[in-house]
Amino acid sequence: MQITDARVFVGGPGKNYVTLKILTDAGVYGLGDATLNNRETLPAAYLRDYLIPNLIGMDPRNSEDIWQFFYRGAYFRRGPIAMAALGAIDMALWDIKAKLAGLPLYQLFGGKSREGAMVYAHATGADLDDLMDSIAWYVEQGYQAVRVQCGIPGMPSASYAVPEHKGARRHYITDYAGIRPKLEIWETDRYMRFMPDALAEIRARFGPRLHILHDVHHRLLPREAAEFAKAVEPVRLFWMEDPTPAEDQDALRLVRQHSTTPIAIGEVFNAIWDCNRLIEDELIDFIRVAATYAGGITPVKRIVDLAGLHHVRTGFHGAPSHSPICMAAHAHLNAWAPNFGIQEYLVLGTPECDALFPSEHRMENGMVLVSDAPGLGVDFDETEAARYSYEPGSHPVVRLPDGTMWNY
Ligand code: CS2
Ligand code: MG
Repeated sequence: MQITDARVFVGGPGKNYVTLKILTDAGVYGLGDATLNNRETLPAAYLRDYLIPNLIGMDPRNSEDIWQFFYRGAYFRRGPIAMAALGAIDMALWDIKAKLAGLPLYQLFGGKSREGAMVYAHATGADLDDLMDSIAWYVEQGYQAVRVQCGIPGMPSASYAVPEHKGARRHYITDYAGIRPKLEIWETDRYMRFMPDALAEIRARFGPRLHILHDVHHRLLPREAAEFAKAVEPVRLFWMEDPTPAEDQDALRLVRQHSTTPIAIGEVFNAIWDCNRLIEDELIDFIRVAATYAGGITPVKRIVDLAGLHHVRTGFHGAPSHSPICMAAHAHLNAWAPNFGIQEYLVLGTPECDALFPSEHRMENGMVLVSDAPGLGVDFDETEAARYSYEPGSHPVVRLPDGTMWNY
């Protein structure tokens, strides 16, 4: 059996998805997601210029050897661009393998460990009242877990993932005005004085049962993160995410020594080598890798197994950064993983997105119910895809009030 061709598509409804389709001489095809948010053309070029020409003629069933060929075979390894491209190949090969077996992918991992996988939604507000309305809406929809992000009083501009105006629920993650980023001003002092009390008010309003998550988005210094984690302990967060930038992993040791607030990290990790020490030293509670950025299902399964040895649960990244193909890969991993924790999930289900990626994965009462169709259980409509093309976009950049560059 041979791979005969592979094609890359960039574009989508309101979002640039990078979709890989691998074709075989057995008539079965596989799909993968190589979307690297706001850098979409780069994994697409890596696939088209280097990986696909090598892939043609390979036996798609040897997904492990193909993964090793592209990982070990590249002298300059890792990094988000290369790993997103390799991640898409790996997902597509698992899709082919499960279709050949006539089984939903989770069966190849060891079957189902649960009926539904709990997800968390994103509640956001320009101020605390606005955020309370947003949380209440998700609770009414049946969500059991909600990530909460709030505008900070006196902060000169909207902070991470909050709207500039009350009632505007849009996420300010990507601005499609072009490749020049929008500027946000960040003030740690205002955040530290406001956010712990706001989280306490949210807990008081919604009671003990709601799982409350919060994303610090790499904005704090290690000592500040420790202070914050300690201050929010009474709120009993489900997790505090990315308290500090991921490069300095010892920072998490400091945070850990000062508090029992659960720590989640990993959405920017590309390999097991980015998190093996954090897992083995039990410095985190949730690992947030994504099948796309971390190089596919093959390496993510290894990370999940390592995490399981150290009481670390999964909480895969699921921002709109990923297409329904990556989210399908996560749905199968979540159905199987013995150490499943939670799945980030944003309602992508616009009619346009559903038409481009038809699937039977379902969402009910804040849980994803995995599809039983053979393979990943998601398709890609090329006629629909022809309606879209690449739109340049950018994440905002962040500066302190005096102009110093800060972490987005
Ligand atoms: C975020 C992401 O979902 C999350 O937890 O941190 O939305 C992140 O900002 C984007 O994926 C960046 O592209
Ligand atoms: Mg995050």
